[in-house]
Amino acid sequence: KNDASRTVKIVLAPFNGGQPHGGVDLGPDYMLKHGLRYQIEDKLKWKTEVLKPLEGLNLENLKKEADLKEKITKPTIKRADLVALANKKIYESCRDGINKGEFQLTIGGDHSIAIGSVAGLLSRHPNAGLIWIDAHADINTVNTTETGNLHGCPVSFLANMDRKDWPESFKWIPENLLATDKIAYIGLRDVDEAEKKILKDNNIKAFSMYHIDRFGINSVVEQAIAHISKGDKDCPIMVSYDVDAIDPEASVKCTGTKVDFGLNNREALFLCERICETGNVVALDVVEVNPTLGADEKEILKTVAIGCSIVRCSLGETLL
Ligand code: EXY
Ligand code: MN
Ligand code: MN
Ligand code: MN
Repeated sequence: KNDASRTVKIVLAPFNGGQPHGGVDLGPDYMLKHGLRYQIEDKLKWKTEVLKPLEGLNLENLKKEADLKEKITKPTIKRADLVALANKKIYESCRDGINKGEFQLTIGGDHSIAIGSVAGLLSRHPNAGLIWIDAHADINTVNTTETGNLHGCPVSFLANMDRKDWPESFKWIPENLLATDKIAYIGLRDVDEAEKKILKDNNIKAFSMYHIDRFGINSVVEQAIAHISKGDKDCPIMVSYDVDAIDPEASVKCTGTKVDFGLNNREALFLCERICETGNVVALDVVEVNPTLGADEKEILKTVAIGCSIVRCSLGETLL
């Protein structure tokens, strides 16, 4: 909102343990080097402060230890304790380090970091709705995941699914955190069969690329906002934005799980502009930027640049 004292708390979440590739932990560095902080302060006139919840952890060492152990134990979910630990840190940082009026911007990292960021946001705004922009639904449970990669599961943890089968290390996640009718997806096009069943059984609002083609992005975002807000015109909104929602040919080649035929660049940014226009956005994640997956500098720059544009449009840059 148009408050002179507006502050963005930038939460750095350089974590890659929720999926197999290295490099996605470099997302925050690249976005900051691209001038993100300067863009927010100088162009948009928000104050910024940086939080580093993972600073004390030797993540690469912990990952090596976990992988070594799991070579023998072969668990169904990979690096569970590490993902749980990193997210607990992110959660606590978002919960304790950010005031209610401040904007929470979390930069990943793989999408598993949304367990911490969304849980943290909901600790301040328990009635917030969540718009999950992604090619994937990320709602596999500890029992349905086929890959064991926890970046494919964060929504199931947030919505308390199959809690009885969670490793002990995840039990810090509050129960009754996120109701399934406070979630709306946009951009889906690669959803596992088990996930489709979860979406259906729980009647979760999900707009795939089909719906975007059928109704247009404007109608889709309107429906998504209306669904999560439930008639409350002041309902706080959190956006969790996985850059793989965006078409690889359009701009996003540097991400670990690319899927063809995604959002075009304008659709990708229009979403942010329209959601921002409600005046109710309180938090944003930008995740799955992996600079090491670029074939050349140009590809890296394009992905990093649209990541930064997502942030700026969510903070109001392109609204007149
Ligand atoms: N559904 C697949 C899985 O569970 O492994 C793919 C998940 C990709 C998740 C990326 C972050 O959005
Ligand atoms: Mn995702
Ligand atoms: Mn994805
Ligand atoms: Mn299209």
